[in-house]
Amino acid sequence: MPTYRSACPYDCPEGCSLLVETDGNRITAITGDPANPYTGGWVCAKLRNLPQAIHSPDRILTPLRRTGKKGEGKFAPITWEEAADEIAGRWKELIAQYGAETVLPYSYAGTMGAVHRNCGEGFFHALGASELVRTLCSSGKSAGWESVMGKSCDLSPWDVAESDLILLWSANVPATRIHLAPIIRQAKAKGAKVMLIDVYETPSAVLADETILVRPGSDGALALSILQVLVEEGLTDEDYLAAHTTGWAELRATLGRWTPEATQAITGLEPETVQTLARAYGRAKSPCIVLGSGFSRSGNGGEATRAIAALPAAVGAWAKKGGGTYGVCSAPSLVDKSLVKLPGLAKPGVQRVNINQLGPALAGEGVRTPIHSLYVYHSNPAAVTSDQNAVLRGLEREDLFTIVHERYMTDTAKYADIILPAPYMVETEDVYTPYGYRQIQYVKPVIDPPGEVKGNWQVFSLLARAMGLDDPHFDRGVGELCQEMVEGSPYLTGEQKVRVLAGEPVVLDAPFPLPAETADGKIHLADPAPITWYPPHGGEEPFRLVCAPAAHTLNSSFNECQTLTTLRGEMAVRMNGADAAALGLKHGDRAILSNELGEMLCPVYLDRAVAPGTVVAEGVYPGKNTVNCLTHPRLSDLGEATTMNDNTVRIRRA
Ligand SMILES: Nc1nc2c(c(=O)[nH]1)N[C@H]1C(S)=C(S)[C@@H](COP(=O)(O)OP(=O)(O)OC[C@H]3O[C@@H](n4cnc5c(=O)[nH]c(N)nc54)[C@H](O)[C@@H]3O)O[C@H]1N2
Ligand SMILES: Nc1nc2c(c(=O)[nH]1)N[C@H]1C(S)=C(S)[C@@H](COP(=O)(O)OP(=O)(O)OC[C@H]3O[C@@H](n4cnc5c(=O)[nH]c(N)nc54)[C@H](O)[C@@H]3O)O[C@H]1N2
Ligand SMILES: [Mo]
Repeated sequence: MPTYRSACPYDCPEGCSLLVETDGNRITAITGDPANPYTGGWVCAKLRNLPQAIHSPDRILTPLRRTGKKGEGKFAPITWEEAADEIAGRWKELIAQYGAETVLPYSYAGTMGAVHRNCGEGFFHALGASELVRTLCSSGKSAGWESVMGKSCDLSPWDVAESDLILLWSANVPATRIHLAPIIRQAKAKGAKVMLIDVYETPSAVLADETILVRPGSDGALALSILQVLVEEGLTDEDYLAAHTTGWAELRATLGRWTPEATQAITGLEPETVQTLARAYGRAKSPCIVLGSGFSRSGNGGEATRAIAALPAAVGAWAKKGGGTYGVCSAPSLVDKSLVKLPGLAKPGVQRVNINQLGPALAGEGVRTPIHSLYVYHSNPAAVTSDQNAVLRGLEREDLFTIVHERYMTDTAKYADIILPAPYMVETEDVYTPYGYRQIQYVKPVIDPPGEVKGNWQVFSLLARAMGLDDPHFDRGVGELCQEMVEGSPYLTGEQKVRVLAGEPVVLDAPFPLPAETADGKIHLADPAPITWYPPHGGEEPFRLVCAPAAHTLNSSFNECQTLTTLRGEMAVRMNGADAAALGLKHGDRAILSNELGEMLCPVYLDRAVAPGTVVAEGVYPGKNTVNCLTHPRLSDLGEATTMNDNTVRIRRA
């Protein structure tokens, strides 16, 4: 059967290159494309099972108009013309009455394609709609990194093979970075030591020689404590610090208060554990921190990232092959997305709504222009966004005109007035540049979209015409936009551009040593102030709740794929055995987790070690009263990011 090249569109650092087999109508198999030297011939179970979702009888194939109550999920088919007329008609009325800010776009990362992910921003700028601040994932980490490292990138994943000490810090490799596992094993075969630093024993523990369980939100204190020991024991690289950093003297002067004894109450770690870790880090030839994002989704996540970013500088790790960090900023933006984001069309001073604060915004909090229309595309806020109950109350509003562009009946789509049918990547054309390494791939459709399905760009072109926007940009074809992005890339040679446009995955190495891309070429350890630690938001309740990725689903994506949801299992939380015993809970007992925002009922699992006082909820499940009914819409210290891992709950037997 014919096989075509494609690429994984999901929000994952791996950005796998794919081989897709088709009988002309249906996708019969998806595997890895060996032409990508990093991701090679194997892919995760999610992608292997994707054909089940692509050809599911539950797919939305035509535009739909709501016939039942909001949330009931009853709809009747309409044509695209009717849908576009109705949307444009309602928007024109609402805009005349309230101004264009009354329309709020809501999108995040259903597709990572450069065109389809970003093109809505250009459309909504042209419309003058409220601007969505898209900080649902790791912008606290990015902002903390940037304050120390500027625009600097970190290692490519294959560089990690050269390291002799790998810290898997808040990174669940078998779930979120599967192709790094063989690289870590390769490093171990050469003698590298691997340590896991997390709040529970994730599947990453199989790769680790040692697992260190910290209290959620304490990572910054741990990093400062490691620095304190490095200084105390003369393990810093003062020559590197003098040549490549600013602010070291100011930072060093503050370290006395971060001794392992002093931070024990914050991290929950024995002083010896921190000393041993710091000595191993200071004595390693080329220590590498594989840094995930979970720790940064906290009220102090930006500052914690600053503290962790100081570690490789303190020991001069960047000067050694395999030393430094992987997973923070692993690739520069290889293509210029402003071609479709059209930042020049943004209205100065337009109302901004933070993506994490959808619930409050729909209730009229923090907005000067009330939101009367919500346009959701490639996102599922009823499931993924904090304060789920507030989001659902907003979506229930009769005076909110909601449009959802989706592939199946998600929890959000059930609340739509109009649903528009959306594609899977095998039905679209786009350029993919994953964030986990420097790779670019241009992908053409493998099969025709079923029914009346249209991609994001096609829908925005249609709506631009319906709204009377006369910018010729909206008449352009996707292929033309992809080609212009590839040809404009400053990172590719002419020969590489030809290969990309022919559909080949092109993978680039990171330079060695990596340049510090700050204004003065230095790493900033005290700008604007020396790195420090302060407590996370926390809360009144006794247990700290942490949301973690599930291996068989990706946020709420793949909830439509039954094989995968069966492999994932039921919604549950994990907790520490002693904590469970104190509450009279055994493995599998049902418990109620609650706080001032909501209540969630699920079994408690005691199958993995968890830091004391912590409960972990893996995955994003469908339905009401799932984990985000317990997460606040508060923002992080830096980067206005989600703090979904910084909430407290009480737990009682159900
Ligand atoms: N299978 C699968 N793959 C995925 C995803 C998925 O949901 N499932 N999600 C995708 C997305 S959207 C992203 S952003 C990426 C990365 O997805 P992320 O969710 O950032 O996952 P990780 O980087 O593995 O980091 C999460 C880890 O942080 C830990 N953690 C939480 N709080 C703390 C803390 O305070 N301290 C410490 N030390 N650890 C903490 C969690 O227990 C978890 O093991 O992966 C992508 N790939
Ligand atoms: N409790 C909890 N909450 C979380 C997380 C967690 O681990 N736990 N993870 C957080 C993180 S890291 C992130 S990044 C966010 C992710 O939040 P979202 O970006 O909203 O991610 P998904 O849940 O994957 O939902 C994406 C939706 O887009 C649809 N889609 C896919 N492709 C297309 C397309 O081409 N066009 C259109 N119109 N639709 C498309 C899919 O069918 C799917 O329903 O969630 C965050 N929320
Ligand atoms: Mo994410």
